[in-house]
This record gives sequence, C-alpha cells and structure tokens, in this order.
Amino acid sequence: MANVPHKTPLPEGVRAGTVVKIRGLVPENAGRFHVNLLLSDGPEADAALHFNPRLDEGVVVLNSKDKGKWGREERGVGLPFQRGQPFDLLLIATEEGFKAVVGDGVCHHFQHRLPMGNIQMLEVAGDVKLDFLRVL
Ligand code: 9QG
Repeated sequence: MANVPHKTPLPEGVRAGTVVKIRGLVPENAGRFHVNLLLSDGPEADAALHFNPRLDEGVVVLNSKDKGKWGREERGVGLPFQRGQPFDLLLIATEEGFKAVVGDGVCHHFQHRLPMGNIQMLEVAGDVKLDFLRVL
C-alpha cells in the first residue's frame, strides 16, 4: 500500500452508506495522524471531517474546516489507538453524520456540518503506516 500522505479521489462523493475502511499501524514514536474527508484537492482544502488520533495527548479529536477555519472540536471516547499496534478504522457515513468505529467499538458519531455530497478527496497523513484502504 502507498505510504502517507495518501490521497484517494472520491469521484462519486459520499452518501449515507458510504464506508471508508482503513487498516493501519501506529508507529512506536507516533505523535498524531489524521484522516480527512476534503471538499477539494490542494493544501488549503476544507474538511467535512478531520479525524485526528493524538497519541501525544491521549485523545481523538474530530473537527471540520469551513472556509479555511477550524470549527468546534469534538472528542472521541478514550483513545482506541496504541503506539506500535495495528488498528481497523471504519468511517461510516449516515444521514446524520459520520460514525467512527475502531476495532469493535464506536469511537464517536460526528454530526454533519458540511454537505457530504461535496466531499471529493480522502486523505490520510501524519504518523501512521497505511496497510489497507478501501471505499465501500
Ligand atoms: O490545533 O487542531 C483540529 O481542530 C489544530 C491542529 C490541526 C487540527 C485542528 O493544529 O492540525 O488537528 O491541518 C492541521 O493543522 C492539523 C493537522 C488547534
């Protein structure tokens, strides 16, 4: 699998029922990584979802970026990621939001703020090794 940063175009956008499946490994010295659902390509793209495990803070931060500005941060329950350990992450789009499932537990349900139909790009970046990524 390609290394990070990794971008996958989502030409069909995202609708209720779209599932992003990611299997990865958190490196031993990891600080943070993120999975973004972006509204465009390019470095300043807005994000309908920024899913941001922070090993350095012991929390998962979720947010959106609209017109270049971060919104209000939400935080997941616990930190279901560990340095040196593999993980399975599902981001499941529902009518209401994105359900983030890590392993066999729901980490957080993030209510939509931006229209999911406008999502064009999936990005994985930061301190993570990507083993498998598929959009179902
Ligand atoms: O810190 O928080 C999410 O609310 C910011 C971080 C930012 C996001 C944001 O600096 O980091 O996590 O694009 C960025 O800068 C990301 C990687 C208040």
